[in-house]
Amino acid sequence: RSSPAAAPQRLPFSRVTVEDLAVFRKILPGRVITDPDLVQSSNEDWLKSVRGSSEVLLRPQTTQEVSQILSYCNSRNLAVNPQGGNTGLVGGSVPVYDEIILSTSFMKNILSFDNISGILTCQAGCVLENLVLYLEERDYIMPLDLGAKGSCQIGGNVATNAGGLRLLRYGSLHGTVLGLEVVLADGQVLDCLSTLRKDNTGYDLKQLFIGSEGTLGVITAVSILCPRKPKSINVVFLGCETFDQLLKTFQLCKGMLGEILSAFEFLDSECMRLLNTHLKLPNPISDCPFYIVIETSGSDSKHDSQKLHNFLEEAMTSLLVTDGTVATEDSKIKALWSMRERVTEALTHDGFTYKYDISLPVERIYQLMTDMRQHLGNRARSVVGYGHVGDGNLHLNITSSARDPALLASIEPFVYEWTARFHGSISAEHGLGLKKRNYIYYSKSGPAVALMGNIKTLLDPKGILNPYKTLPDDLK
Ligand code: FAD
Ligand code: S2G
Ligand code: ZN
Repeated sequence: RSSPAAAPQRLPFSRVTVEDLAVFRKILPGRVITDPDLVQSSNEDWLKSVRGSSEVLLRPQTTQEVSQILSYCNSRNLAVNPQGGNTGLVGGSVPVYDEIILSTSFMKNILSFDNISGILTCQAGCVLENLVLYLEERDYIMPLDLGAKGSCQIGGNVATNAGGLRLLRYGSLHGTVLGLEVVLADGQVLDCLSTLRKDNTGYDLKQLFIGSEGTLGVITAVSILCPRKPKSINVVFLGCETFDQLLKTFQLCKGMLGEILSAFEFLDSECMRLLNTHLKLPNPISDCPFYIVIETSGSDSKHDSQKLHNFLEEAMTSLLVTDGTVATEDSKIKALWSMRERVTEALTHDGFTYKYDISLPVERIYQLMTDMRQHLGNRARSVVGYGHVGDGNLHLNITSSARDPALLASIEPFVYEWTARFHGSISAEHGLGLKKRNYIYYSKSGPAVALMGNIKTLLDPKGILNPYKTLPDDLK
């Protein structure tokens, strides 16, 4: 078998002809982009780690236009790469070869909002941050928040089943997404755009598309259940000596903050070094081996600060934490959150980054870091650990001065075998895309992957939707 990370052979899809372009221009007047300079940025991923050679970028505005495009591409056996904000981290959002890029960026209308139920219905191309602002004015918030909110789109969030910083409190998109409208490979519009909280009539088809990474259909509209905007928000930044104390602090925090806890994130001292060095962000407290970001969101600031005070007093007196600071007003809350949210950005200044987004039993997540550091010795420039403790989700990132096949060979399959040994997931929230599709067997059984292949064949018989992604090459 070829090495799992190797680029796959181009499958026998048709190539775009001038006749095809004429058809696209009829469907999308003025929104068929073929200027190489303009298509270029859509060919390259956010990490600048993978680049396709698409010559055509299509920008539909309506579901009907998406349907006409897919029906035509399916009949012509033309491959299509759905693209939202292009902030994906596993190479799923850009073409491998000359797949047509179908961008949802012009599908950014809000379709409805019910301010009694908090149910928002919008087109897939709505940028997450714009939805946050729209809801903010109406005293609601989005049930997910991620560092990419300025560019990522809700369609891409659903397609990758994005987790983010609030999953601990508001759950995954599998729970908060109530309905989807999806265009299938042959152009058929699947209207599952329900706004009901409960509907047990037959199979819950929308769930298939949540996390399908553009391989089963193009999501064109989303209905999602949004929580009320909390009246009182506190953010605490704490320092711990050991990961064991960090875990004990997490337990204490769940017990004493309970229903007002909305996030529990960590970063290690290596992350802090990168933030200080590359982004000139000063440490808000004294230097510690581990840092915790805790957010509470409630409806009564007096009640919340009392609970928080009791928790902090207990955490300090029991010596679980060695230092800390609390923020209640907006600018300081944002400053503390940026210590966690901007680690990804800091990493981009540290060289070429190998990213691993791992789910593990929470008590194990830092053991992988120590084992990886021991395994690599001084072969890497930085080895940093951070992530969503409450979800058991570690972001292990390893940097080197440049792309380094020898370093990669010492990281993979070591990191995947380690994860599989503890029954973890080799991709907790970012998806498999191009980069991790062939490692799927470390987290899913053969029969499960074979059934995924059958579902793919049923919904996309010609395989035109996002080929070379998510499912392993050996399924062909
Ligand atoms: P793209 O990157 O455009 O596409 C992602 C995948 O979805 C591709 O396979 C694409 O084909 C498919 N796709 C996109 N739109 C559609 C559609 N309408 N229909 C069908 N398929 C579609 N991820 C997390 O889970 N949690 C985090 O905390 C997080 N933090 C991040 C922080 C930073 C700074 C960055 C750069 C990324 C982060 N990510 C995180 C990863 C990324 O932002 C998410 O995966 C996000 O959901 C991708 O959305 P997007 O609109 O950019 O999609
Ligand atoms: C986060 C971002 C991606 C990464 O910050 O929570 O999901 O691994 C990550 O840097
Ligand atoms: Zn994350």
